[in-house]
Amino acid sequence: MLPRLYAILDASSFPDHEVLFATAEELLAARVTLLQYRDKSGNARRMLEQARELRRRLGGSVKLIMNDRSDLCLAAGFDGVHVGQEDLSPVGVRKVIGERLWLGESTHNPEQVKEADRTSADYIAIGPVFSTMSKANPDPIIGLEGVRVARTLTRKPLVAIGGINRSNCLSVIEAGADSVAVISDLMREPRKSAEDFFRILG
Ligand code: TZP
Ligand code: MG
Repeated sequence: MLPRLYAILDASSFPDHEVLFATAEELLAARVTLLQYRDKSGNARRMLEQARELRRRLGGSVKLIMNDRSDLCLAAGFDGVHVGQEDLSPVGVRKVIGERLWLGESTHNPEQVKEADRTSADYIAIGPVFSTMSKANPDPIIGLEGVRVARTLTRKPLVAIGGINRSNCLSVIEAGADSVAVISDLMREPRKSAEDFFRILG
């Protein structure tokens, strides 16, 4: 079972790493239990340092998921990996992380959802549901209808992503998502925002 809120910390959104860590700690205080660390800069050394510090500061009560990089997931003592369509395949990821850790896969259309359903992924992400500023070159917006369609194609836990905020999150869950993944609407006031999400989504 996934929690209703899947928080994503995108390293590029923070002026410095202390703000990133402080944000993570606020999310923890709001009882966030699933958190992805994402850094598209390609600086693997910095990623590992930040990831290990996140693990150290947040302790074991939060599941930490590494975006893209199976090697850094293992090196940082994270709980799982999230991959997209151009990263290692689920079979490839499993060769690195084994069967026990979590694996999530991003999809953007019905064909990809069907394909991901046949893999060993523990959950499937779909999106962007709405327009987003947090991803470079996003795929076409799928809307709530895209969430409804995805729901008919898999029984795996479904995470919706892209432009989801406190105002529209309930409609996304009602369309069939199990969880909402959020970057920007957690940034300004992380603790209050996460508490709002939990209050709205129950
Ligand atoms: N994948 C699809 S949309 C997106 C990612 C990583 C960004 C989501 O960020 P936000 O700010 O919650 O729209
Ligand atoms: Mg990726």
